[in-house]
Amino acid sequence: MQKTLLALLALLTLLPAAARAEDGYRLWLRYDRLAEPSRRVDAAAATAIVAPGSGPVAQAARAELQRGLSGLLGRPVAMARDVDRDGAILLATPRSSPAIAALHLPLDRLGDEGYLIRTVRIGGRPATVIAANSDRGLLYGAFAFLRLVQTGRAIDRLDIADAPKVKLRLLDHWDNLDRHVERGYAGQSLWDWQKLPLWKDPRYIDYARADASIGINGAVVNNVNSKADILTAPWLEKVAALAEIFRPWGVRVYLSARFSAPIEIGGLRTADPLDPQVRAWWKAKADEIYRIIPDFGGFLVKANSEGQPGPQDYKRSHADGANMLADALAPHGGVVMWRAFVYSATGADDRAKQAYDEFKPLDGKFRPNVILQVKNGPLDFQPREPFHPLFGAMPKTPVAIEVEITKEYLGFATHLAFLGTMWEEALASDTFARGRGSTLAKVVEGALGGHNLSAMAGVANTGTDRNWSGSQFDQANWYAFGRLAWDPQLSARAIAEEWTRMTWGNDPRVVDAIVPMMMGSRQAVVDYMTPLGLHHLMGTGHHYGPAPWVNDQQRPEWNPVYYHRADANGIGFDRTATGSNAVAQYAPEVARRFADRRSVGDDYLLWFHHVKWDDRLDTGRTLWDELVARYTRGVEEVAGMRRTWASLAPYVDPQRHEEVAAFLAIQAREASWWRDASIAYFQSISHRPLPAGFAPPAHPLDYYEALKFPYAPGQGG
Ligand code: BDP
Repeated sequence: MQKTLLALLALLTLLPAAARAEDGYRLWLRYDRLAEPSRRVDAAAATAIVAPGSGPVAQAARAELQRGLSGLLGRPVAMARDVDRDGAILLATPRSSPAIAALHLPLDRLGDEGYLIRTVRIGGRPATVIAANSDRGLLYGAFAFLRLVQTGRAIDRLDIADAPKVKLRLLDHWDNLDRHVERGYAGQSLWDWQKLPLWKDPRYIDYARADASIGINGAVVNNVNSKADILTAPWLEKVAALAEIFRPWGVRVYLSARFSAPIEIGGLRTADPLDPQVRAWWKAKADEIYRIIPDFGGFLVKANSEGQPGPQDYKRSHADGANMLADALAPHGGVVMWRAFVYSATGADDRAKQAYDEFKPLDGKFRPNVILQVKNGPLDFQPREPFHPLFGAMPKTPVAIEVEITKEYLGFATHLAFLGTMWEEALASDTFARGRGSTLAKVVEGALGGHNLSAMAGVANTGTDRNWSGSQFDQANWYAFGRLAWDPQLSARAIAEEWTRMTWGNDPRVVDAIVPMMMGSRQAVVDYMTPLGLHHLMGTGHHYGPAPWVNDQQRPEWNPVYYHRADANGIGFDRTATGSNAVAQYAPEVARRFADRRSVGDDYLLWFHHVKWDDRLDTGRTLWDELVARYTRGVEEVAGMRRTWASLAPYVDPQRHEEVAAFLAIQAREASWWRDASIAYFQSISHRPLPAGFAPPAHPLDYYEALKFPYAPGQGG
């Protein structure tokens, strides 16, 4: 019995990777042997790897290159000491390799994270060099080279130079210390705090590898709604263990700092940022952190927002608070990521205006190591928002963009929504801050303001699920975030194609079906949830499903009715001069476009305008009819995705195919629910008949209003 079991186990380990369970664990780093038609790398290329670097990062790069190439080529690729045969790959810096130094490659402009990949001759032999100024550059170069091979690109005549356009490319984990992930839909937190620092789950390495493969170089490991405990010595020891594991992969650790920590764990009576004792406490805390984590990245802070403590509790400004922390970190080279996601507890003014009103006057008042972290839109990670006006308004301050990778407002883990298109749309928006072409991407890169610091942050969608992100397709959002943070001007389509090839294979039947499906997927969600510029109509608190009728919450802006403002005449939030005048926060060119019904466009129509039910849109339909048509279109788009996916069954492994198919079935059901509930509700206000040919909602309005979801996942608090 025992013997048979052992024999069976031995057999299992011999099986090729493709025959093993495909559960998505390997992400896009699957490295399965390339199928013949796309095998551009023949025996003459990649004959050996020469990688003289000895530091931990260089070793990680070398190991990855060997692992990847051996898998992709289906043969072991050996290490060699020198380029002693045709087709070797030399992975080195000018310092670690005289051969690289002798090539005099143009590495100057690549900084300490860029790389160069070039086909050359060394000692008369054809070779490929992956060169960089630093080991981290080698790491990114190794992953880039593997990506080329994995996506079926020819590698026999390469000349590529690339460097990140954004300096800090961070995942923000909204992970609590009890492993609950706020707005997480992929299981528990990856960080097993209880067992750290002694037990180091091997998964931490795979996490850091995945980050490195897409250029992510930092992780804020705890929730922005933070507990001060993380800053105490026993917890810092756990954080240090993570930092040590991430280090060879170029990923630095950051922490969300609770502003009132000096009171809660420091025994002080105040957290006033101008109080000398408080300042001394933070300075000592920073010194303590850097003693055990020498490359600690810095603090992320959510202050005076949604009940979190902050400098305003002491009548001090956000700048006072940020600068105090910045001063504590500065001697060590750390940064403060200060979030601009604030809205006051009392103000009756348009919530979408509040961050601008509060921060604009502070431009120029922050220390050089403070970055203002601004969500892509002025409200809160909705399926579609116009860009946040602060991006064009803080020329003297480095402004980071924060996007939400986890799909809090876009159907949790089960709805297929590729967010690359959403972020591309945001990054391509023109702020007109310095005339035409002042895109968000340029603001974020720091190019417009001439800033040294630049950052892009994404709220992570990782968790303990085997597939990491809650669904196979949500991995694409982690991937797209990293790629866009590296280069905010990359195209979403190119990213979707890369990811598809790496994750599902190079078969054109697969690629040609999946990429268009991904490209249209986010618009489908917009259509069946919040078409034509509607926003924040999700279920209260948990944000699961439609609840546009909610009107009983304490604060006005917690109620969906606050956002859609539907009445007998029409629907939409007037943010023009006749309403809240939020348009005035944008540059005049942008403000004019948004303020004019003829130029605002369908996407932001009801974001900026209150429109009469019977007004005609450019589609020729009345607003009411168009609304019904859009909701319906969203549902039909999901049906289309299901058909596409079903047709791929012969070309996709059964396990992942089945999971995606089941999730699409959930999405289809929930898309219909969104459509029907929304139409039932808005019809109770518009009193208009459904246009001909459109099915009525499956249930009466009170059915939808009665649905309750107290156990929906990912809730805050
Ligand atoms: C909201 C989330 C909440 C977060 C908040 C934030 O619902 O859980 O704490 O954003 O960004 O969208 O601070």
